[in-house]
Amino acid sequence: MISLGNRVIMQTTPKSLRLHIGIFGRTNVGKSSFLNMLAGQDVAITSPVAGTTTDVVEKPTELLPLGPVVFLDTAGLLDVSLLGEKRLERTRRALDRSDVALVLAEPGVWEEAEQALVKELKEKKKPFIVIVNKSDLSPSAKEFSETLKSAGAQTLLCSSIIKDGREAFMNDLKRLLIQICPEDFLRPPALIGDLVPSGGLAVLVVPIDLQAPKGRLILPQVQTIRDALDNDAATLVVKEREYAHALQNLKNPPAVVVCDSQVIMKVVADTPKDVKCTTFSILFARFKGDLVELAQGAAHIDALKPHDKVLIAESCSHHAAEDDIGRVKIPRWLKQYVGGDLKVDHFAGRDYPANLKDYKLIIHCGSCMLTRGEMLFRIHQAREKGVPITNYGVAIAFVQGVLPRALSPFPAALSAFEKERLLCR
Ligand SMILES: Nc1nc2c(ncn2[C@@H]2O[C@H](COP(=O)(O)OP(=O)(O)O)[C@@H](O)[C@H]2O)c(=O)[nH]1
Ligand SMILES: [Mg+2]
Repeated sequence: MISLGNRVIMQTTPKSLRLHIGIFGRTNVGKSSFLNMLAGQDVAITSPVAGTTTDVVEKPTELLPLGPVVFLDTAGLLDVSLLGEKRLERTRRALDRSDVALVLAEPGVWEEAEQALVKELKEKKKPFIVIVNKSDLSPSAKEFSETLKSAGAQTLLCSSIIKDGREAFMNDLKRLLIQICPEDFLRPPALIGDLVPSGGLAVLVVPIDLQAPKGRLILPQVQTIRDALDNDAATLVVKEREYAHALQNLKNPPAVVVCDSQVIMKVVADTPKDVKCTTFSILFARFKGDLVELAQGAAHIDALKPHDKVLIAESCSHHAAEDDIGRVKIPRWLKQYVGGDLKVDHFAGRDYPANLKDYKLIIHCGSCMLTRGEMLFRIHQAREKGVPITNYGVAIAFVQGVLPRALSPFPAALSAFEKERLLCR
């Protein structure tokens, strides 16, 4: 990828941002049934007679959190006798058009056709997942899938016709797709570049306290400075104590002020009302996830009642410090806000706990250890279960009463928050 400013990358993005997912495998392995299962409707014709799918069937759909995708259902590969040259050629072209591939296999069957397909995918640098279909027919399907996995393939076990375990399968499939899909498809919005016109100025307020690492800035601060530079903007970096004075010395007001969550109250107090102002956490909430959803989620803090269950979700299990933000500070602030006790659970792991629906709110960590795709996936899982989700930075601004101000650079998130807040009251 070209590592110039975001605008340059946008212009040079070669093709539609609809992820093309090709479905390949020998005839009769269940490709069309699999696509029907995904699509939840009969779009591709299936039949026990090999070679029913003659042309490539395209099924555009929305596969959240990936967004718009198109599945390509193909005829088999390599079975010249059954398919004829023309169909093989069409399948091969579908392979070239695919951004990622799903290789369907039957339990125990990994022969020349499958090996050649995988070889071709590797040569063409197409990421792929092997789906062991028809697992309902074979007790040794899991073993077979494990063997393929130990040979280095990403594999999933599937039955296209049995409904049991489908939700778990879809979760696993989405998670793997997010992992393997080319990064273009999950490209984040700018960090700060779109908030400052080129030639403009952003002021960054950075406390240098005991928690600040010796002799350097932390990565989110450095990334923000870099993104401003990439977008031809300037930054002024200042501590909170010198901030008001530095602001007075500017000829023109800055396009945006960004501060550490810890000092947001002071920074808001020192900033003229018409100057946009936010926190590093909120910049990263947008960069790493879906700020609109997280802002909406914060409105649900208003609806919390004593004894409600709140889930604090962490993406890594770190050693908790004495005044740990997730373990100590946020629970304390929430309880103060609600004016009573809350049942706050902590959870670190890949999937949410099974009883997710019991929670009135999820407060997610800043997800520094997660990719954007993984965070979008978690937001999506919460949305599917109807549980509001927000994150540390957004929740902190909320309980301190400055969230509308901290969302001032992001009108869509601000209006979603305000609408939701009316509903929550
Ligand atoms: N038991 C079982 N049968 C399946 C499964 N998937 C597909 N089939 C059956 O396998 C046959 C071939 O399926 P089809 O989707 O047309 O295969 P394709 O040629 O790869 O597109 C049909 O009779 C399907 O009902 C599965 O997961 N389990
Ligand atoms: Mg078919």
